[in-house]
Amino acid sequence: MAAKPKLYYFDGRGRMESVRWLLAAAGVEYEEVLFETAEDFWNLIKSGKLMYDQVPMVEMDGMSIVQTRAILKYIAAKYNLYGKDLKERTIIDMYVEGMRDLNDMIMLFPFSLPEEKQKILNYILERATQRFFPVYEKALKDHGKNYLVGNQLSWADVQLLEVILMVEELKSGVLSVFPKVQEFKARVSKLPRIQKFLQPGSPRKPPMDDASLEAVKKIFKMDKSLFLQHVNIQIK
Ligand SMILES: N[C@@H](CCC(=O)N[C@@H](CS)C(=O)NCC(=O)O)C(=O)O
Repeated sequence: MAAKPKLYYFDGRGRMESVRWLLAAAGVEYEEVLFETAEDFWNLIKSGKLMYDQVPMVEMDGMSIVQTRAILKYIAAKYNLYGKDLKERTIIDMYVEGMRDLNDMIMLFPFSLPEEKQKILNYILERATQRFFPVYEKALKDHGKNYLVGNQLSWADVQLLEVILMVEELKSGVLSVFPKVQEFKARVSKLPRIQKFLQPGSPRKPPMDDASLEAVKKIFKMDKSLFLQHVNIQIK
């Protein structure tokens, strides 16, 4: 029997959370090596397994895979969550890249400075409700199918549910003007593997609290507002 994939990351969502979601949707069991200190991270770097001295890293099928998108693409392709042909893959990529833009903003939000927080929150919610969710609402409405692409579960659906739940954590009720996305959320949440992942006690990680924020800052030696360093946007 093939070894279970092994995920290397800190004990939080960050960039690894979408990998956890996708493996859960694929029904793949995995192990996690969750490091807690800068020293743990440094020991991992010294092992030579991190191509760019960065995580996430997933050991799988004899590879030490880094770069979040590379990891996700491999899992999506391997477990038939990446469309049936090149055109479907491209459409899945277009959906997923938009969702990742939104996901990245939300991921970095806890690192913003207190004086930036409200503006950034408004910006994220505006982007979610005026740029991204209307796209998925229209797609679901236009083709009338249960899933975004090819009428079968794909990486795009899994990523969409993840990001919907993240936006709802920032502001409940954001889906009220997106009935098709609401139905989608209810439908996909009920798929047995996803339902299991959404249960308490699953490997799904909670939103970042103050303690984990401080731990992450220490592990990766961060001090300034990461949001504005990483996201190249002009906040009005
Ligand atoms: N493009 C990379 C970015 C990876 C990244 O920035 N990882 C952070 C943790 S989430 C890290 O390892 N930071 C340490 C460093 O860059 O030295 C990916 O998507 O995997």
